[in-house]
Amino acid sequence: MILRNGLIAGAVILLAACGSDEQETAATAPETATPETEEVEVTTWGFGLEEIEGSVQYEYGEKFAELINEKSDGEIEVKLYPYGQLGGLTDIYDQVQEGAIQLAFGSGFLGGTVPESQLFSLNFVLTDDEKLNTEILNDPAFRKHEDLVAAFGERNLQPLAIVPEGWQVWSANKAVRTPEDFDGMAIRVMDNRLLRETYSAYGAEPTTMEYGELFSGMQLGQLDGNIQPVFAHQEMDFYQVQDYLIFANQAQFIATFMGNKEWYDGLSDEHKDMIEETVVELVPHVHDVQTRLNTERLDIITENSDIELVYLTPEERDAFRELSIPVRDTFAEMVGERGERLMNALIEQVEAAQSGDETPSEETDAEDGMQESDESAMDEADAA
Ligand code: 6CS
Repeated sequence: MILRNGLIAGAVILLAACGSDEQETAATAPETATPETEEVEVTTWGFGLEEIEGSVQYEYGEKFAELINEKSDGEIEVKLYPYGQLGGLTDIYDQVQEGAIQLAFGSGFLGGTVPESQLFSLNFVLTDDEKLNTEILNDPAFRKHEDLVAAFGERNLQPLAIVPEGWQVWSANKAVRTPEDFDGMAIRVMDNRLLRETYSAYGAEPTTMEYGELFSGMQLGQLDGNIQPVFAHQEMDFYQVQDYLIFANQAQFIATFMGNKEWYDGLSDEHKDMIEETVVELVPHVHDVQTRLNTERLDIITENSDIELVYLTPEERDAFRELSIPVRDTFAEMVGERGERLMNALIEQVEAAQSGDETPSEETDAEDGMQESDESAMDEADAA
């Protein structure tokens, strides 16, 4: 693991080799030739990741690159920049906004750039079924909602897909089962006000820190707790400096896959369609990827440490749920009418799916690994 000592390895690198817009994206020299000597001009799309190799975002990026390359007959190459190569998290967002890279992921830290994106940090809004959530968020009714597109568009960004990466799991040096257990705990949250409000409501002391600094923050005792999907607790070695992993299923980690808007607007219809087709194909794929990575990494964690796993019961979860509800009003106050409409649209979609109006993943639940493990986790909690 390369970043645990907190330094953002290799600051901002030169991105001049990336294509910038459709008219002259052949930034690299022709690289291949057909036997008839017809040259194919290769265009490069730079894609900034908030995570390192081996992560959910990296696997998504790899598959996206492969599919785009195939669909464009080799004309487009997607170059991935894993976390650390472009600087810190906000450097990634700055670079996609400025067009130095064409594509990027943005999650919790993006709240400073697109305040409405803090919607994805709200607790207890989605269903308990991760696959269904991935489908709801990527249903065109939400993914292409005019308020979502406008919120990103105002910041020169184009939302392309919403990517849930697994449950946000708390880590700490004590078992947390009630809000009282959070009392005075310095828990790291990504830099957005909504998360600070949420964890203050739970009784904790939210503290913001860059992703690459968390390992040393916990090792040095500046932080008592952390919130990550399981795969990240493992791949960033965070679990090695914490005693408990606590599963409250209060929220999933959700990233938005986005493009630079000016660049996106300048793409041909053919390339826009190619992106659309690809992100739709990747909806079930990323669910499989995240459930596989999170399941495998939990096994690695338990094999390599004495960390204790705590699964909250439905009653224990309810205490946190209750405290999270007023934070929805804070979200509405913070982001205004457009954000509130968007939140309500999401809540309506969730309610419709739960009431059975639209339950696209019902028939696939049986083959859904994480769903099964979610259920067994909750059975375990009920039995406790
Ligand atoms: O906690 C964070 O800051 C980071 N965690 C993950 C799993 N992905 C990117 C994000 O920035």
